[in-house]
Amino acid sequence: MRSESRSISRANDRLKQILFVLWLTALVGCSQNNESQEDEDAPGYPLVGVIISVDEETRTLEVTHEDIPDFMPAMTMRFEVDPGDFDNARAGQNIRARLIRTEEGGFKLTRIWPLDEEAAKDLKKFNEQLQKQTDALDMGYYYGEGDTAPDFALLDQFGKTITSERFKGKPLYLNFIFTRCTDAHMCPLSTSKMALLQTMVAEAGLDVSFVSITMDPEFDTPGVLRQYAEVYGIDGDNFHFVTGPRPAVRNLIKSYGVTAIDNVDAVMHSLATVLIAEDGSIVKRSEKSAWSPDEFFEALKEADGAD
Ligand SMILES: [Cu+2]
Repeated sequence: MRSESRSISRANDRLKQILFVLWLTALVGCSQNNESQEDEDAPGYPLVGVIISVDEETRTLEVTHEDIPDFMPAMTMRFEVDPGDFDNARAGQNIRARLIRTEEGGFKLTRIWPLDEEAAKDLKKFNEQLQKQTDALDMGYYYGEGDTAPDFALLDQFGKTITSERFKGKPLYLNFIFTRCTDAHMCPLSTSKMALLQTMVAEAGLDVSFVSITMDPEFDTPGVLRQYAEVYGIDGDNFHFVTGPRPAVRNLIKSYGVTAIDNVDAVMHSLATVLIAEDGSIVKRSEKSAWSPDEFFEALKEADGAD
């Protein structure tokens, strides 16, 4: 990327400090846990297995799982799951999950991730490129209006691999959220506004995609994101809530100049909402939680009219 095409860094000193700490954390984090989004501190036991059958009546899954050291030998058994995980489950799907005991003494799977070697290759290829691109960014620099949006590959709320290729050739609204956010003025409000924007775009008959990237990829599995989207009445045809390997998510957070510092139960964060035109360039960006759907809708019409 030519330096004159870069917009001026808007990061203040505080932000630079935070990014530096994040960068250090990311370095340490990467070496420990490169490909996986496994959260070793999550409750329960790590499980690897394959879904044998899906029972619509009890909304449970029959799973053959490998040996769980110090807890349970390999066997086939039935598990409770949350609604989003149940809706995503398919017989034959290999999975990684956490096994927990419910208060009633039952067995339940949480943090379910599809295990798919082909998909993992796609994720790796795209995200190695993203890593290089992110490493090449000047300290404190992040993408703004006029820049080309970085490519990525993540998993959406249906557990499907989604690459940025899919969004080329039409406008894309992109933002960052996480489902455990408890600040009503931040993620919950942003998602409500994205949902409104999706309705406005549909009513205008425009073909636009939406992507919300989670800042909390260990907790926000595809199933959790699916449930979240449904709560907000979001149509999943053109609105992808995405998650995936932590390094990839971190690189996107950094590339878009979002600050997200996480601890066990909370993610402190800023916001970024962008509109990416059909040629892949960022045409509008807002850092404010008070961004308005109207202003982003106007920007879409302007970008469209300019073509
Ligand atoms: Cu939030």
